[in-house]
Amino acid sequence: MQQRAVYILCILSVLILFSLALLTITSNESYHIKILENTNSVREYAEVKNLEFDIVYNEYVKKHNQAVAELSKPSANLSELPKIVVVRPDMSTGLGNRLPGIACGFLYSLITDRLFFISGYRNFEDYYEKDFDHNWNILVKLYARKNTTSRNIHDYSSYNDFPLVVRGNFSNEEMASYDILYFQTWDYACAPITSNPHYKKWFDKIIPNYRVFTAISLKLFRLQPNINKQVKTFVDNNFNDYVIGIHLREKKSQPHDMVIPVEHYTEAVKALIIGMSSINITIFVAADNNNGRKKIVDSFHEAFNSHSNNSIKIVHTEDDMDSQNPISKNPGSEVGALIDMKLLSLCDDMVITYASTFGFTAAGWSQKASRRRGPFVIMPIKKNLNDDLRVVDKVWVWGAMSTEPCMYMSKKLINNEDEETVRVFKTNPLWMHYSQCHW
Ligand SMILES: Nc1nc2c(ncn2[C@@H]2O[C@H](COP(=O)(O)OP(=O)(O)O)[C@@H](O)[C@H]2O)c(=O)[nH]1
Ligand SMILES: *[C@@H]1O[C@H](CO)[C@@H](O)[C@H](O)[C@H]1NC(C)=O
Ligand SMILES: *[C@@H]1O[C@H](CO)[C@@H](O)[C@H](O)[C@H]1NC(C)=O
Ligand SMILES: *[C@@H]1O[C@H](CO)[C@@H](O)[C@H](O)[C@H]1NC(C)=O
Ligand SMILES: *[C@@H]1O[C@H](CO)[C@@H](O)[C@H](O)[C@H]1NC(C)=O
Ligand SMILES: *[C@@H]1O[C@H](CO)[C@@H](O)[C@H](O)[C@H]1NC(C)=O
Ligand SMILES: [Mg+2]
Repeated sequence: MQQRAVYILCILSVLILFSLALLTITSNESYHIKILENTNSVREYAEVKNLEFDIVYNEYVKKHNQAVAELSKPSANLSELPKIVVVRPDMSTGLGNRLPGIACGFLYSLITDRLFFISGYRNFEDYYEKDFDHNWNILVKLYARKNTTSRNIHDYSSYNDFPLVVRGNFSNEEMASYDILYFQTWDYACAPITSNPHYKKWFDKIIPNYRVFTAISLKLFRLQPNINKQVKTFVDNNFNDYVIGIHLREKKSQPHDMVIPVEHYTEAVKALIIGMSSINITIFVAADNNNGRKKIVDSFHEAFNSHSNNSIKIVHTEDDMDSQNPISKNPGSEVGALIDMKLLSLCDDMVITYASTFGFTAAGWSQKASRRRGPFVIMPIKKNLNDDLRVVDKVWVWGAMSTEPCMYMSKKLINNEDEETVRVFKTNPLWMHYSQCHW
């Protein structure tokens, strides 16, 4: 046990050092951020712009719309179809396993100068605004008729071409010959492309803060006005000067033998608000079941609102977490999940649950991600009552290095790929972030 504690301490101190280093590296962002320092309205964050990425995105939208219009003409010359990337998200999984993979597919399409399509995202337009039609249905017949060639880059856990992603050239002769690159994953599997020497210049210019998910998700996953309005109303009514977002994930099917005492979230919040007595605080709570949400809200009330101390407001949405989402079989509703995730993303700090992709994905999905430290992560502990880890005063919490999503397969990459691939992957210091976030 002691050895393990020492080991964890070591990792923690290394993480902190790296975070500091990263803060220093990214401090040139402060120029943009200064202007916003005096504002606390959520709307204002939309003003922080990543100009280079905006240009690339707008050019892409134009190109995509032109190409699709061209292909739809009766006179279209179909003997040479444009090269494309097709992402196949798994709709039966949660948002945290769906959105990062789609963002990755779009990144690949930008880098390889291919068109981007999503296959099988049911009713995408009910949830998100679209600048271009990426529904694969509109072209699938065209490509099926022709003798097209294709290749998988990612195929869940069964196949991932990490040597290509980490250090290959997606435009080499072989890769360029394929009409379609397929991409299916539950993971933020493209993360290591930010280590790829071929694309370093591209990232340095287009997404210099390396918050790739943030840049892309803010374009592709803009909530429809009716959903956004609910988010905004909630924020206007509830968010105070400083907001802590909590994501409690209790009901993940595995591992069964772990529990997370809600007191650990309370302890983490206590640490965050030290010295903040003069401002009004909001704690926003999202959880994967009604009982868990009630438990944690009650625990916060007890800890923070005793003696009529009302400077801390504790709030949550009313999504019925005991209902079942008909799309994904996850708890709650699809729209409710998007609203909770978006609200979390708009918090100033987040305390999330280890190995849940929901919180990690929320962390990257707003302009706030560009100026916020990584989420604080609560570690589940062993259920065994004889285990001395089940002591509430030992709170297993650590600060993530980044607001980018988790890449749970990074451990697999490090363990299974060739030495050179692993070495290059590790040239990006965020490799530690990606590999610490999941079992
Ligand atoms: N509304 C809402 N839904 C949640 C919450 N936590 C989990 N869910 C639902 O459960 C799914 C969990 O999937 P995912 O995002 O992959 O997170 P993970 O299963 O914890 O890795 C989400 O997509 C939601 O549908 C929450 O706090 N609020
Ligand atoms: C269609 O495109 C192919 C390949 O670019 C070209 O060889 C062919 O001449 C074109 N056909 C017509 C009718 O324009
Ligand atoms: C399709 O293309 C492949 C590779 O270029 C070729 O081997 C095959 O014969 C073609 N099939 C048809 C039906 O044209
Ligand atoms: C990748 O390979 C292509 C074809 O050989 C080459 O033109 C291109 O410059 C390479 N790209 C990078 C980023 O090295
Ligand atoms: C209310 O609680 C906050 C946080 O625990 C504390 O800093 C503040 O002093 C309290 N105010 C009063 C009036 O007790
Ligand atoms: C906190 O909220 C209370 C009640 O709404 C208000 O009277 C007080 O001025 C607020 N304090 C700050 C620092 O904004
Ligand atoms: Mg998940």
